[in-house]
Amino acid sequence: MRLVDSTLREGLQSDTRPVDSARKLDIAALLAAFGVDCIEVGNPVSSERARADARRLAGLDLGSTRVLAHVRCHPEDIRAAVDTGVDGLNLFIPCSPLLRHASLGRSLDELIEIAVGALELARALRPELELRITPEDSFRTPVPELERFCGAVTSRVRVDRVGLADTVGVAHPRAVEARFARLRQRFDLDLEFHGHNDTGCAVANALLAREAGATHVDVTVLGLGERNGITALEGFVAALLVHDPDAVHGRLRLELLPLLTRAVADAFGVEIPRNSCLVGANSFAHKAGVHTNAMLRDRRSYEFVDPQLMGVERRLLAGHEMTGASVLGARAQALGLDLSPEQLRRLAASVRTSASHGALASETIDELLLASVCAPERAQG
Ligand code: HCA
Ligand code: CU
Repeated sequence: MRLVDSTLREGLQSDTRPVDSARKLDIAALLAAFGVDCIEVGNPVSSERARADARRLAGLDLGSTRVLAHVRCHPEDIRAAVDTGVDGLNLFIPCSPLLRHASLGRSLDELIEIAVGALELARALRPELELRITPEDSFRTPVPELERFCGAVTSRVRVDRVGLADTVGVAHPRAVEARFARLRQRFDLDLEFHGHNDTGCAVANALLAREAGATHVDVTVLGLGERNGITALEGFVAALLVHDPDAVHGRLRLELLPLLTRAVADAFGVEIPRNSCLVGANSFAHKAGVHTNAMLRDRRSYEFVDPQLMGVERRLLAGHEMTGASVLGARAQALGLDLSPEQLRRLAASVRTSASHGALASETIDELLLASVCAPERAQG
């Protein structure tokens, strides 16, 4: 399976600030080091900046990671993109009846002609280009039309793969599975999935697309993109860690994920959501007593993956309104402090009261534990 990261294309279509060229280059280098197979960049004709950036990105030495430009089936887009030196083109064309109506009211046959013409032009300009074509809004396109499009286009010009895009994020996971399985059966082609997250199904849909035969999956860091964005890289990687670990271990450098996510968040001027998979501040935090007690016995009780793979620390929260003696005891032990069960119980009660209006910092907890050892009466109030 190949990961196509579209942070520098789809991600830039989110409601965030423009990203300067230097940061785009840094992000591309991090994406390649992390291990994505392809980096999709924005259409060079969209602005002078986009054109210059595509050229710079195409000129980077990214090892085996390829740079692909996202372009319409317009000759000027194709010429400009090829001119930047990218490794390939991700072409798309509005295909569902709704989008056809909203664009120029073209028939499916007209679209097929336009797509074939665009692909032939790209092939003629640089025969070795990696070419993908996506009939946009694929899941609101009737299956027979989708198959007709794929069959007609791929029989007339050599394409490396066809993409299916859940453009509006409404595809049911079972529909994603069914359509990929069907195309897999009918065509001997690589297949790509691009799924929006408007109904919160983007990671699940990517997983099912892959299991049903998608060879390429589109993601963005933090799921950035139009509206609710697309399949989040970190969410998809988390799902793979559970359901297909061989796709991750030895292929992706998980320890770079926090750095990559931070670089993207800073460049785009967004926060990393606390509950983002793998990289959120709360991803490996444990609070309720039932959880922390079990975690102290066996870390697998409430974690599916060891945070050290990402180089991050697990946090057993102690300074809050639900705290208990055992989590405080574990912290005391880690600090080499010897407190009796009674001391810990009393300290827990006092922390629960003081934290009822807001959590206490972990440093404060350490100070209280230390004070309990030095001056048991005062510290435990
Ligand atoms: C867009 C639409 C797109 C294209 C997807 C693709 C979509 O923003 O231009 O080319 O794979 O979601 O349909 O992102
Ligand atoms: Cu999209």
